[in-house]
Amino acid sequence: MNNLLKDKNILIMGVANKWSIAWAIAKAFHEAGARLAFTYQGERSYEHVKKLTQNIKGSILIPCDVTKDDDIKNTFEQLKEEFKTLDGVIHSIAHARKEELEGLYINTSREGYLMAQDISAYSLVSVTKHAKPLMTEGGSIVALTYLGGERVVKNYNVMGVAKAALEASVKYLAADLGRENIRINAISAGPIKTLAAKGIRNFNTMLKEFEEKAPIGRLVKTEEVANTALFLCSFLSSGITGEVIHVDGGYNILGY
Ligand code: 0WD
Repeated sequence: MNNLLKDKNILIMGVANKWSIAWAIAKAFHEAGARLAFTYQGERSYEHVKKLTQNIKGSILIPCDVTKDDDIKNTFEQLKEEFKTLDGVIHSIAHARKEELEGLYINTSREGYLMAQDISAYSLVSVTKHAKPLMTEGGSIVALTYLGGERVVKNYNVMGVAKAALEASVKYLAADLGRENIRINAISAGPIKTLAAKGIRNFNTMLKEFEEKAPIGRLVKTEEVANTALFLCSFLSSGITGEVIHVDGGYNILGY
């Protein structure tokens, strides 16, 4: 495992703080020998990311609000300068208005719908477009999704619809880039207590129900999501693209 990503240049997008799924992935990739760059969204995240990455030698921090085309363009221009080539991208970004992550989906506003789609789905398309020219040796792009993109999950609402768009985008992008040995996959993680998750109404009820019903009889850990991301960014998964891999202890197979 220690050298699985040796000398690989990887961009990690979506570390908000130490509980972020993206941070668990970064730690696993660092241990596997990867060279890491991190984007952060705004001052609040910057302080957290700077503190978290201070012991990751050679790591690069780049400001990137994915709603801004210039930020995305600038991010990959900086990576071209610093890394020359890129081998992987982790897209661990999502956002929706708190007030639309509760109640009825039918009450979703146009602004709220477009914002959730822009940050949580379209951003993968734009990031992939800018990453492609740097992936001269091929590459692997991994996005994070949730079961609410496949079936109705109470209160997930507009984020569920954004995740459905994200998962479809993974497939279309995989079809576009497969012949250039650029693979795009998604990890559908079980519920994990993070900053973003706290925005979902009754998230603790979702956690409790998951723990009771999931075939493995417990919550999934961010480390388990990180191990799957490691697999997807390594040669071990060279034959896999356009997939949504569930790391949810089997919860998605249940029909009751
Ligand atoms: O239960 C969970 N936590 C699950 C999360 C289960 C299954 C999937 N996921 C997905 C999320 O939908 C997301 O795509 O995993 C990904 C990471 O989410 P996370 O680790 O749960 O949450 P968090 O640590 O909050 O990271 C999401 C981050 C941000 O957080 P905040 O809460 O500050 O908005 O996405 C980033 C941001 O740092 N983000 C942005 N980054 C750039 N530009 C933007 C933006 N406009 N908006 C949010």
